Amino acid sequence: MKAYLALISAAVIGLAACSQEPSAPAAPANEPAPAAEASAPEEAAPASEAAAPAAAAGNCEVIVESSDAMQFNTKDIEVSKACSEFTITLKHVGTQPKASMGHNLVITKAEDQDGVFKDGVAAGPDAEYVKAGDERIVAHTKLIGGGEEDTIKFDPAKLADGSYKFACTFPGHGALMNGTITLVD
Ligand SMILES: [Cu+2]
Repeated sequence: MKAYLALISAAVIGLAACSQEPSAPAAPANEPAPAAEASAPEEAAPASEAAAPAAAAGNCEVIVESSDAMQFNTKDIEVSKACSEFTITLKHVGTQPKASMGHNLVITKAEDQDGVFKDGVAAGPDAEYVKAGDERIVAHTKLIGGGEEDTIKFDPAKLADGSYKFACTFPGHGALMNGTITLVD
């Protein structure tokens, strides 16, 4: 009798284990995309445990602020290899117009940055200080003024073959407004 009960409970446990399985990997990794733009609240993370995929997906996006003080609010952007697409939103939280305090965010290999600055300045304000068709640029935002924002998306795989940096190419800004893009797991 005992053995019989043991068998039954083993079977029940087995069943329970089986029935749990399908629900676990159900959440698709690329689900949370729609919430991207709007008001993007900071990581309300109540369901943090066991929510690994959601957390990873949340990390596929970052907001960088720029200001009238000619600065980005970060020197390092971490990009997860797990993301199929990475989104960067540049915000200008100042009030000055883009003609005098415009900012963009331009991603290049570290060693290409100087050349991209030079060619960007040569291209001038109408080109938003980005040389047209510059293949050294992985991605770049528009040039924005106070109160504006712009969003770019790129495939993290593009960052796999070197060390990459981001910077503002507005004349004179790059020395202060630059940082590192780090590819992480
Ligand atoms: Cu700038």
